[in-house]
Amino acid sequence: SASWIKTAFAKGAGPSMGLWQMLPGANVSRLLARTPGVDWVLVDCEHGNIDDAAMHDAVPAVAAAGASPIVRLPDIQSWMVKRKRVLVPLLRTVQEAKELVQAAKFPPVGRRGFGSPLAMERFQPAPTMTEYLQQANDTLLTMVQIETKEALDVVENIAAVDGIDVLFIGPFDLGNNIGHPILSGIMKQELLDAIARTLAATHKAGKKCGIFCTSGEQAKMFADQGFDMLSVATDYTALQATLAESVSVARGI
Ligand code: 3PY
Repeated sequence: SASWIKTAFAKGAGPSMGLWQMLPGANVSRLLARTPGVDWVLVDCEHGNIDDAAMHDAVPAVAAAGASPIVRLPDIQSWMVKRKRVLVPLLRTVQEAKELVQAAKFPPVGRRGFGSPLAMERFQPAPTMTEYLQQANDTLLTMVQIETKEALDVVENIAAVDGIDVLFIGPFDLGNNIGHPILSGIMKQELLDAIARTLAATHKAGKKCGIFCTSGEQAKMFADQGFDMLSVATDYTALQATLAESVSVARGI
């Protein structure tokens, strides 16, 4: 599978598909990452039951299973950004997007501090410090969520910020924040228009656009519309759906 998303994007591979991890545990990570056709697993430290230690178990488990780990941070805080491939929720302003790039990238591009030697030692032959910083800056994926009214209003400018690679739509929060919540799974036209505006602005800036989906059908529909990155399901919802289905079959209801 095209596990390293940025390389896959550069090669013009088709849309990148992933799963969302909300439950802690390296085995959950492996299960999700080994699902055939999965390119990435997002480890959700915003709404998932995943603390810092659980995140440190999940990320290497995803990588070892051959998928790309992405961490959704709990908040836009530069001290939380010291991870590879981050998705930042609830972005509001162009300034926040610029600050995120500064926090995510090593010098000379940004001001991220060098921490654990473990990441660097992963590469063989070992790179020099300068090579490592450059490689990390080149391969790091920096993603922001478009899910506030403030961000939607300036989405063209956010898309244009250097170093932001992906604009990822959170349709539930976006719907809530523009006054058109998703009810019973139905997206109102105003929300669909906001989604279309974000997709167009992102592509005009030469960036990639992603969206959170709640089913395979929906992910396919958005992929067919030209989205580059789709989350297909979460561990939570998949487990819930399967359990409910099995119990209802057993009960004959
Ligand atoms: C949203 O749809 O608001 C999300 O961020 C998905 O978790």
